[in-house]
Amino acid sequence: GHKGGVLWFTGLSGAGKSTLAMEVEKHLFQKGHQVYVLDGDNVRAGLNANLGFSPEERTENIRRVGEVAALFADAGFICITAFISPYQADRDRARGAANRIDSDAFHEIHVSADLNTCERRDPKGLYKKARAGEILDFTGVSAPYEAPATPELVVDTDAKDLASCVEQVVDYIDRTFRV
Ligand code: GGZ
Repeated sequence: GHKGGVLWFTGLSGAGKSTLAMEVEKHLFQKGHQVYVLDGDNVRAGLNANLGFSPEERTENIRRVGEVAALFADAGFICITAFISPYQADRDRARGAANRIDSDAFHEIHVSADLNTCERRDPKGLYKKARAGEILDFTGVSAPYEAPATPELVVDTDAKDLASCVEQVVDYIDRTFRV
């Protein structure tokens, strides 16, 4: 059957992580993969409902997500995670959790867009609130984002439309998850 793994999307709010994750999920499902998306909507509502956005809480958020994603990979799923995950050390720890299951299970994918672009998109009006001081510790405005040093893939949602970005990820998966 198919091999499990973790597609770890990282990027700014508004970079397109969740949109891309949902589209890639559809394609993988159609190809017969078992696939599941973890994102803020389904994780911060429940498992991580006790966590906010301080550096320590983000680290704990990502630690738990990394462990859950590893369990999905162990069960034979492709688990797509769509979290800002701003710290390289936290993403490295998530890689370690997945690689405990399988030494090449983890794929760090930078969903990349300029801060200016994300701020212009501002789908939920959060950047505006962050600039107004109504949201503290907002990534890119008043909290850091560490871009991946050596990601397996960079998807530039600034330069390309959604369909091209989906195609890029699906092509990568086809090459990587061939068994
Ligand atoms: C960043 C925040 C914040 C702060 C609320 N900083 O665009 P969104 O709304 O849907 O995605 C963002 C989401 C980020 O949660 P993550 O779990 O991905 O973050 S992390 O990986 O850093 O733990 C945004 C919303 O939550 N949001 N407050 N202060 N994003």
